[in-house]
Amino acid sequence: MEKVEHEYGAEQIQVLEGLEHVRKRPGMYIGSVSVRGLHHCVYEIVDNSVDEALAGYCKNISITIEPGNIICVEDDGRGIPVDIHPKTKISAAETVYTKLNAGGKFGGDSGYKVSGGLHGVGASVVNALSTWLEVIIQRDGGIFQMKFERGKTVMPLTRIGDSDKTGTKVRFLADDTIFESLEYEYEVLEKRFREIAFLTKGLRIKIEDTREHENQEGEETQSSERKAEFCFEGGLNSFAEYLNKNKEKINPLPIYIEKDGEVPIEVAIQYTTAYSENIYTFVNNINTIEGGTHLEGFKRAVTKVFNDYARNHGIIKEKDPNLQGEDIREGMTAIISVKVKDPQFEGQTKTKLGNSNVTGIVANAVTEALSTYLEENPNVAKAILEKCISASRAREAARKARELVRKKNSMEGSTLPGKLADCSGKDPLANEVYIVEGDSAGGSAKQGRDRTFQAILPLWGKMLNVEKSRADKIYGNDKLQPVILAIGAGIGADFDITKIRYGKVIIMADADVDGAHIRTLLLTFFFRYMRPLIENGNVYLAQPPLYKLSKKGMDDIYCYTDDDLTKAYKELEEKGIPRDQLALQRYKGLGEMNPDQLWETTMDPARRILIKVRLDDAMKADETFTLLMGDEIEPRREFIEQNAKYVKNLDV
Ligand code: 28G
Repeated sequence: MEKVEHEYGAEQIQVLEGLEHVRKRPGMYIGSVSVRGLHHCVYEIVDNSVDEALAGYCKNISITIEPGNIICVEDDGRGIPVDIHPKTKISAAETVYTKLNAGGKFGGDSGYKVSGGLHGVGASVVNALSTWLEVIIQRDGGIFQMKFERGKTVMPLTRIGDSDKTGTKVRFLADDTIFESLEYEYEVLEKRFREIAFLTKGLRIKIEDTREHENQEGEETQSSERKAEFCFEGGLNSFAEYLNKNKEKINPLPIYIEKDGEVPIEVAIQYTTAYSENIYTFVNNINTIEGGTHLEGFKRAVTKVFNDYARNHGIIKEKDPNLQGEDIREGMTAIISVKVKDPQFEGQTKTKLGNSNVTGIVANAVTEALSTYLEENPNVAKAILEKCISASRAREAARKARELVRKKNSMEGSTLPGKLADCSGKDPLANEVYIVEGDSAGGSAKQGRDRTFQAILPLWGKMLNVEKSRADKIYGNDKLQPVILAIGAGIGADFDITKIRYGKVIIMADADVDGAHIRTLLLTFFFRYMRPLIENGNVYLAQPPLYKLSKKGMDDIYCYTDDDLTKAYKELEEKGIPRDQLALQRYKGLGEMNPDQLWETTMDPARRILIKVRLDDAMKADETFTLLMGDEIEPRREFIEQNAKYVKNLDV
């Protein structure tokens, strides 16, 4: 039915059309209707509480995922104002929830209302996308309640009792006709709220999941604890310590920089003995993955301050060249948090800060505070600079090693490694290379493959742990060089994704601890030295079967997990084939399979299972690789289950 527009005042037409538009084009407001968009709704509501904390009035926030995927958020701020607008006769609180952009996101009393999520669209959008939503406000001596369905008011703000407390509580059920799924991921929310707590010193955030959930056997339990409480008096310092918890520290107490002003800045820096650089930047609590002007200002200042200090203290001589930024950032973990009033987000994912005035402001603040710090802590300065200098030497050695590889290549006409059994196909993206552990499995793979598009590269012997070596050692390493040459796109800063010789780089290793080890070593190598390969989705893990069930006159059944096996037994039993008539073979390694079996189970695109390695979280990945490449074995095994998303029959 058509709307009868003249029945409404101009303002209300806009209101109606606004929220209806949100339901028509939700992606425009929350990015997507996937679980990502679903989680975004929670962030939008919580951001309002965080804004109230930033304004100095809220100390506690609690988030509960209730049975039925209802979200409950509660804060102890001032409570959303309840006064009635004299013209519209609508309460301020109702306006916030029914009018697009009425949440005060555009300049409120805290001054940083722009903080809200990626889109900063606020409460009314979440309301529009909820089957139902209710708000309870305590302030002005009373308790007030209002209710909505699909964004429409079904109970205007009503005083339902007395209270001497203040605060806001919001409960909502996201609309399952809009979202693909309503299943919140506790881990995802926990991580984001931990991050917010780090970024907002002293704010206490509790999260709890009270849904029933299933464990691996499919039994309903509430065993593994799904609740957490975060409050960090140390703010970003606590963040740096958290990120470095598995690393050896050079300065146990992070270098902390804080400066208020036009663009408030907070920075924590902690050096470790690791070789990687880990800098995370935030603008108004939003992770700016693509960096931007704040990061530029930071890097510029750090490079200059350390070089100046080194020269003034005779650590680098007059004739020596300056240390480069990358030398100085080796082993550095840093978090940069700025608050910007009118942030311009650019880049592919709109997570790159564009405001040009921020560069100089951050550079000045960091220069001043860092030079003071170094003067006051000469021992830390010396330890860091020693590391920078050896990083610079290693960089020079790596450059030479790289040049040597390049020269060798051009002389011998871009040689492929001797062990590589290449494929004949001419379209690189349609081609695949299987990196196979062990010579016997390599032999089976060579015989079993489809040589038109599948290449085999066998690896053997002890693989280098890249986490414990610098670039110069890696370029020259005889185990890694075949991998670099086979992929053909260079390494490190030279890596050029457009030159890859295979669209799929598939790691095929046994389903045991040793296999997990080699997988992890290779993944670490790709993560640290060919990251675009992972980001671009070119890295896969082959999934060989664990079991074979066979019986005369019946096609063999391969099972890839213990669950598969249980299911297969069950299905066969229902078909009248009892367990004791079946022969069970358990595969201990790829080497136990003949070429045909290997093709059928692990390499045939129509039947195999590939796991695509994704990188949706650099912070988590760094933690994982640091942990994995330490001296414990068990975390390596867990890694595969936790970080690889299973993509079954990717090719069909
Ligand atoms: C529990 C889930 C989400 C919130 C407040 C507090 C105030 C507020 C929220 O004001 C309208 C626009 C600018 C003043 C502000 C209360 C000033 C005085 C507030 C929340 C009015 C919004 N007293 N707490 N909004 N402003 N918590 N939690 O949503 O002019 S939203």
